[in-house]
Amino acid sequence: MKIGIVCYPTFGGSGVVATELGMALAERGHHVHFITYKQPVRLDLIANNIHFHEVFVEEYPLFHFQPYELALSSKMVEVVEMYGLEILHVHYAIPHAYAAYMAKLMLKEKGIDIKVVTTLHGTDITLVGSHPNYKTAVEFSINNSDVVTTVSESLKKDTLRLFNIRKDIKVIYNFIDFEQYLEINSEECKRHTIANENERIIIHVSNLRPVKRAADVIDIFYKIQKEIPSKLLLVGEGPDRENIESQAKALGILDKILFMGNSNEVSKLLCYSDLFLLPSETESFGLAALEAMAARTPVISTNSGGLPEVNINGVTGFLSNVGDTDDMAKNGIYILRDIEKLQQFKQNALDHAKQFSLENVLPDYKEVYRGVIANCC
Ligand code: GMT
Repeated sequence: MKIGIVCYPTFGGSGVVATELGMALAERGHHVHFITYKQPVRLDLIANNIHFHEVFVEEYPLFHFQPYELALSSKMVEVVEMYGLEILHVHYAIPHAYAAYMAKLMLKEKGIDIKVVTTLHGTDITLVGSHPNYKTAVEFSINNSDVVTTVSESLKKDTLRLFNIRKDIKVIYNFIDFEQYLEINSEECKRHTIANENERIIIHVSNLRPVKRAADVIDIFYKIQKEIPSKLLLVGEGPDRENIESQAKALGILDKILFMGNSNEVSKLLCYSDLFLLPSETESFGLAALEAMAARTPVISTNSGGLPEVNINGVTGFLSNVGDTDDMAKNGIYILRDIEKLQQFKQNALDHAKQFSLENVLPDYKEVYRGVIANCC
């Protein structure tokens, strides 16, 4: 198949899923064309069957806002025509689904029937997309996609609750390419470079936006380290970084926290870790939690959104109400205190993560593509 993938190229989960999906398809002989404003962070351009088309937006003094959607839809038309693409798979509704619809109309005038698959990832529905400023256009774009998928049952419910949707929505979960985890799951990690022998290593990975409740991460860690000697690895950059640094300093625990910034080697950092904290306000799925579990790291998370579909309470970690940092710290201490219990949770986390392997999930996307090409969905 010849597939165009449109995504955000940054460190966010939607870009990661889109990139891993495209690379997996290309490895299996499909021709995959990424169309976005920058090379996606995890994209390996040297691989076979991968193409990258950069979308440029010209600066012009009249523009207060650069018209990215226009440049994107023009680029989609150009690439579809040039390379004979059959499908445009757009990740994140805003503005990708809208731009794809425009491309579809332009191509129709040229006698080309391009199919549009839209994957909704979360904040495009729950936080941004349902805002009155965008809602009409997002609803329109979803209803005019040929196929719509969400990354969890919870996000499907939210989409149907927040918008007037006239289409079927297919749930296709986030996935993990375990090939990338073989090494870290088989090797002894050199954790002594990070912590002393008697210390546990706790980790949080996110874009440090308000939805991630990074202040709760510090609060939970503060409570855990009073009982259990530990270090916190904080991976990612974002608007809350300065606030949480000040919070950690005020609590006297700054020296126990390593701010790692954005990293392309999250799986290696997870290898060091005993516990993953994800106290988000909401997560449609929580790819970061799944990546942790694939690296044998149990998860302390909230019970909101799709997190209960990924993190199984009392098995792979624990779920708590949003903001209940006492409960999250208590659960963390329970897992970390006893080495045998910790090993059991680690094994459970890995076992459950396997359900979301690339091999299990990729066929669902392929079925969607084949169905839409055959026009039978
Ligand atoms: O979590 C973020 O802020 C990034 C965001 C994105 O769109 O890149 O992640 C969303 O998509 C991921 C991949 O499908 C999901 O695993 C995340 O749970 C989801 N984030 C939220 O719903 C907050």
